[in-house]
Amino acid sequence: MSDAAMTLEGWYALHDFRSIDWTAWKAADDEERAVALDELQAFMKEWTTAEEAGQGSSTVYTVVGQKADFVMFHLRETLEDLKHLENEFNKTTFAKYTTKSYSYVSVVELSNYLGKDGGDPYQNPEIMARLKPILPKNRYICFYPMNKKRDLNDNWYMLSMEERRGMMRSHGMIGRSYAGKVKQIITGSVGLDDWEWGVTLFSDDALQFKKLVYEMRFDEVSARYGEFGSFYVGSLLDEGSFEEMLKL
Ligand code: 76R
Repeated sequence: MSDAAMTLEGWYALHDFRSIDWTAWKAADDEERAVALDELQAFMKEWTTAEEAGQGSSTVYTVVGQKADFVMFHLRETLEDLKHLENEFNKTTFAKYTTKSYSYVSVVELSNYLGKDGGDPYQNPEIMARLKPILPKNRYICFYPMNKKRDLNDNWYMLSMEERRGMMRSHGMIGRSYAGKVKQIITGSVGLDDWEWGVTLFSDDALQFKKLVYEMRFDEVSARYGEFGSFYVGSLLDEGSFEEMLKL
């Protein structure tokens, strides 16, 4: 049996994708819409409270195309905290005007392929900042789930640690060449959701997602072993732009 990579885990993650029921939204009266917007704002304000208390981080982005209209991305200490957020949203008046499109449950993960040894990683502030990250405010987000292949000839999980480490090094080098342009959060979801990882990328230039993902496709670990789910891309919403989007 090959050695499993050691992983470090941080905050649990929920990507909660919703679509707007425009017919219902347009049919609502002004008062009902005002209540819905107020409750939405109050719900989003609680995210700031959690972030300031160091208990998590949340953000919301539009989703372009028909897969969804927006995605709320939450990081919290526990699965219960994530379920609570999901329920709190469902209880808002605004939720009546939305439908559920997709969701993804995972946990922020760092692997030991390239890590340095020494000390308790959970006491290392640099590592903790990556395991419990405050979500960036970049203009664009890109999310997709992925697997590493387990075919007869190409089985990632039967490679030796050395082979995997070599490929992850090459992967990390490409990634690092996008430093300052793309931020990534890798969340592990083996045993939690339908794919093995969630990849969440942030950038101020959406074209960088295409360039980075394309470049990685030629790198062995993606070319040979990567399997990908649906891609979701969109732009940052705040209270103001969310309201603007909903204005009739
Ligand atoms: O530098 C380091 O310490 C981390 C190196 C690194 C690891 C271990 C790294 C760097 N990644 C790692 C692990 Mn990644 N990553 C992806 C995708 O589209 C594709 O082809 C793949 C989707 C992208 C775009 C991306 C970007 N990475 C992983 C893992 C877990 C593997 C495992 O455990 O088997 C996955 C699934 C994965 C997928 N990667 C980087 C990036 C970028 C931009 C970097 C540089 C980040 C940085 O330096 O901060």
